[in-house]
Amino acid sequence: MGSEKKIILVTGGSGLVGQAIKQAKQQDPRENETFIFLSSKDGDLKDPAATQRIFERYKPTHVIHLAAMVGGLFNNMKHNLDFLRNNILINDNVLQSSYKLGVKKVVSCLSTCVFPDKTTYPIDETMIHNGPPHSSNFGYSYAKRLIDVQNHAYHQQHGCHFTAVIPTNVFGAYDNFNLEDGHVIPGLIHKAYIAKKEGKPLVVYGSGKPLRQFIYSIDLAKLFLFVLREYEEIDPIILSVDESSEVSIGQVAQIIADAFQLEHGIVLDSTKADGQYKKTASNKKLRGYQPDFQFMPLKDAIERTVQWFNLNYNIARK
Ligand code: NAP
Ligand code: GFB
Repeated sequence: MGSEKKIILVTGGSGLVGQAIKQAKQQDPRENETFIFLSSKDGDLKDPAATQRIFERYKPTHVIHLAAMVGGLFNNMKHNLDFLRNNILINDNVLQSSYKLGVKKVVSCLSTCVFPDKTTYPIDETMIHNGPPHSSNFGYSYAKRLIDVQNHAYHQQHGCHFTAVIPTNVFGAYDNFNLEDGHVIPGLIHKAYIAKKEGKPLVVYGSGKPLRQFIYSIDLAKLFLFVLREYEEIDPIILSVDESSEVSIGQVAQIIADAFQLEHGIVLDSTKADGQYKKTASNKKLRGYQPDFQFMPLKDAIERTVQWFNLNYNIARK
């Protein structure tokens, strides 16, 4: 690895995680690294020819593959087929172009929702193919699981060094704050912003009981750079906060309500789905590599994200 010149292509570089990697690499620069952050304006990665053109234009030596059709519980439940087909197309084109261009390393991005719904806890990397994922997001989950299969197939047949990370739920600046399609933290932050203006309670979908581990986008970005620079395995690695940091949706909603100093409390809309009850993930493998990694406390990270949303309401995805 040493100081060879690296041209690092970041697909999906304009999204939540991509923007965080842009910030993290500025905080921890390396002279031999040149980053290129793509958005869909550079070309539709569902199109093999457009993908090939992008790779021939930039001739990357390394790829961080983030581009995907991404969304929260309710978006997944409505569009399982689109999540399956779009992500299979994007992933196949990026990995095949990486192989054809002789890319030295690809780090793709899965998600802890891909693991079996009926499983023992905590979940670890060995369980990825052990059974069906949760019904709410089977399309996205099978497309993401296939990346692990593709990585092993490219390695076995061509000796490629394609690997993957498996983050838990991510949040931060530049997230998708759309009330229907986004994830829970940006969704609740947007709803709290409106509730504050209208002097109304914050409406939380479901029972508020499901449990989640949330990783701040900047922390995830720092760990992505570690994986790009130092992680040698083909097998994936979970990137998650510790199990002890798992919280309920109700607790997250309270942190957000407090950050906005809401005066009319929180109400639950039990007509909405809870989705998967929990997907508690072990970060034992990560801790083996990064025993002292400090994650930002959830409350501080949410307050920073609320601040970003208040300052950037006009440009935020809504
Ligand atoms: P995001 O904010 O929605 O960004 C998605 C990115 O992909 C954007 O840059 C988008 O470009 C690009 N993109 C989408 N479709 C494309 C296409 N057909 N061709 C080219 N580019 C396309 O997503 P994110 O939350 O940063 O997610 C990044 C990665 O992390 C994804 O692989 C996701 O599955 C994974 N992940 C996310 C979470 C989470 O909680 N957010 C959790 C676990 C794993 P435009 O900006 O031009 O639309
Ligand atoms: O973040 P979220 O949409 O995704 O929802 P998942 C998490 C939980 O928050 C569910 C509750 O139990 C929702 O019922 N919730 C409460 C809300 N209020 C809201 C709200 O206003 N908006 C949303 N979105 N949820 C996704 C997978 O599952 O996790 C994706 O479907 C992806 O494929 C993502 O993997 C990381 O954590 O349930």
